[in-house]
Amino acid sequence: MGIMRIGHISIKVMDIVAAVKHYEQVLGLKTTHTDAQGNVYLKCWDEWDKFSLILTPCDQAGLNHVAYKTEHDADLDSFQKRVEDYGISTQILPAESLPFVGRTLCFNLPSGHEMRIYAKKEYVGTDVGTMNPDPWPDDIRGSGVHWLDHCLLMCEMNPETGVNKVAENTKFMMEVLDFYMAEQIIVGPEKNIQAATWLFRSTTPHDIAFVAGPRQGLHHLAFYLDSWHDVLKAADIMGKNKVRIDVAPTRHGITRGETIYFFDPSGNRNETFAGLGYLAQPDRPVTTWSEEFLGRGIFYHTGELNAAFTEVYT
Ligand code: M3P
Ligand code: FE
Repeated sequence: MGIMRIGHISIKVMDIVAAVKHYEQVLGLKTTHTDAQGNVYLKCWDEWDKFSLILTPCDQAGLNHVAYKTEHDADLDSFQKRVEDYGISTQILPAESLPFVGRTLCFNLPSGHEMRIYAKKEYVGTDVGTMNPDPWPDDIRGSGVHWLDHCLLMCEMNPETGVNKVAENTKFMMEVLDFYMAEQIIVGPEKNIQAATWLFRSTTPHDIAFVAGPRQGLHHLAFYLDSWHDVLKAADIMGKNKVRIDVAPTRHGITRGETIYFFDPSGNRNETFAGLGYLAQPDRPVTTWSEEFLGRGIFYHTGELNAAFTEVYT
């Protein structure tokens, strides 16, 4: 079947102790490994592989790479050929280049973001196990997020020069990695500029999204919650922990997700996201949002975008 889902994201943080505290106490992940370089590996309670988040100490915030898990090891060879044939150079990192991870295909998206694809990661099991499991574990902390759901990458767009890395990334992801488009935003006087796309491989509305901005970067990493009530409770926990909230609980028109945006202590934006919105399927017609409805697409209730939301990112 090829790529199954987002497998992990590796991000830079400036204060590793504060970052670990945030992802453990506010979001509810658990640390599963710390390597000799001081990188910290964490997972959510409902995930079964060893980790889904890597925090790397650095003097700035931002993305190192995002990795997707493919079903079969042999997929890596076919993807390598397809990515190379498309004109993008690749590298295969040997197994254990990242601890607990098998050999990994590594390349840069047209936007410059580093993407990796791997097929194997150590299995550790969810916190409720597989035999007669309870619906949730007893030791849930903070918001108790279920899993890393998606990431949104900001891609350079400049209508004057015609550079549009959203469109380039989208074409590449669909033609080469077999992603499907759930939704898009189309802008410009000719209504022909693809300014944002939401793409999936799983059955959720997106496993990755691209939005146009002045420079490439990481807009957010999002974690899944069950319900609107869990989103509200997550906001309570953020209040208790004095987390910097960017956008208080609301609904997206795009994907129909129920959401909150907030920042980790280094300024990386996080989202907790509930509501699977709809069943994403390869034959589901693509939803398109026009420039006039862009605000409504992002924040359905107010229909208003605050500039900081699209301009501030790591
Ligand atoms: C989402 C989502 C932006 C839109 C964000 C939408 C950054 O995060 O999960 O659908 O404009
Ligand atoms: Fe999101």
